Amino acid sequence: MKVTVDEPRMMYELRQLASFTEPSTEPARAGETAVTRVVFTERDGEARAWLKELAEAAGLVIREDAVGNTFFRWEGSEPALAAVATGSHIDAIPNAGMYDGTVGVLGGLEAMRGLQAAGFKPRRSVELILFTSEEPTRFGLGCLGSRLMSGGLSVEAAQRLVDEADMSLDEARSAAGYSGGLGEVELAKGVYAGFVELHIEQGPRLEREGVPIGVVTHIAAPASGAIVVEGEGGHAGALLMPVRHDALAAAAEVALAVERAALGTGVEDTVATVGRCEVFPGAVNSVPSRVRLSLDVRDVELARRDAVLASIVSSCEEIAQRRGVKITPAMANADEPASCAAAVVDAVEAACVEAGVASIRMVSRAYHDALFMARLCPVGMIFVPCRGGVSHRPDEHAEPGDLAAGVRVLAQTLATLSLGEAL
Ligand code: HGY
Ligand code: MN
Ligand code: MN
Repeated sequence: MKVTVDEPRMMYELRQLASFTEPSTEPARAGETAVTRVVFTERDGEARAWLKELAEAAGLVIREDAVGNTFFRWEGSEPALAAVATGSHIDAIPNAGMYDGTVGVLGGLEAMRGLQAAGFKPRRSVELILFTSEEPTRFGLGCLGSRLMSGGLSVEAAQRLVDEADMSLDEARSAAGYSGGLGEVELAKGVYAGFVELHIEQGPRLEREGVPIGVVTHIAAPASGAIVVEGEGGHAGALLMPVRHDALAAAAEVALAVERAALGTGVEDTVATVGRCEVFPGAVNSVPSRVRLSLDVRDVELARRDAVLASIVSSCEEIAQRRGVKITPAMANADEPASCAAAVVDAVEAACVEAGVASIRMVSRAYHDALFMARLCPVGMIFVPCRGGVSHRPDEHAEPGDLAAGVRVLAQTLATLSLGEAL
């Protein structure tokens, strides 16, 4: 089916969405768009309201759940059948770019509008899902909305989540206007017949190989948490070196041990990052007594990822013993990787042929809401190139033509799944 993508409208809407951001703390640079949009903030609320207006104009029926996951539905001729869905997130980490997540939301909307314009009549309803809090920024756990939706997070665990101002998830979501019990968020298997997420690759492969579409086969398994190092503080002048138990010096060894553990597998799929370091008391002339490091470890292979976690823990024990400090690793999540369903992968590849675009199969090193939707239904992902593989930075960039190709492939895939039997 020939689906026309309104590229100028899509690019305008991506720029509009990017305008709902906190002011940047960094100097603006030409050609860069810095976006910070944290879940349940005013900017997030404004962006959601704006998006709902676009969806209403497209005749979609809107439902919001208790945590703000928002469903934009195009009713099919057989509404009792399991729907097919697409979607992603609009929350953005501090000083991010304007394409991560938003391409899957606005690209999904564009795919649905393109199908409408082409006269397509869905059999299975088609839903665009805006997932709440895919980024871990505020509550320290990624994919909050899709975890709750797929039973990957208990209500009790969700109610223990607090932000840095000690505001609970419940308080934040009700302040943002979402009510109802978190227990109502979980959906039954079979509610969806399939889910396909469009996303920028957030890696260099497609651009490097000059291929416009990535057909994702596996999504890496994220594990994240914190490592707290407790030493002894003291006066930077009076406390002599031989008797120090400097928490930051110990934490520096931990950060290097994290890097060493990932490199040690000798496999490029293994990655580990210490992205945050909070030092207490944080005074120039005071020996740090406590440091909190964040930890993010991923791999497409679960056993290898868990072996890296174990190696990090044993390095912490050795450093703690040698330096006379206390080191406590505490994991927030250690998720399984997900495989995309063969039937969805095939549907995406067939859509690429129909759209006349080349594609390669690949893994996703970033996690996505598709990782948790895979617990509810067969999933697939469509990647489009991003310049230099850069993401989570204001110079994140995707070419309009590549985005349009991704939307065409998504539209064709949704049409195929909507008319198809259960996968
Ligand atoms: O961290 C990730 O993989 C995603 O961008 N939240
Ligand atoms: Mn991201
Ligand atoms: Mn993302």
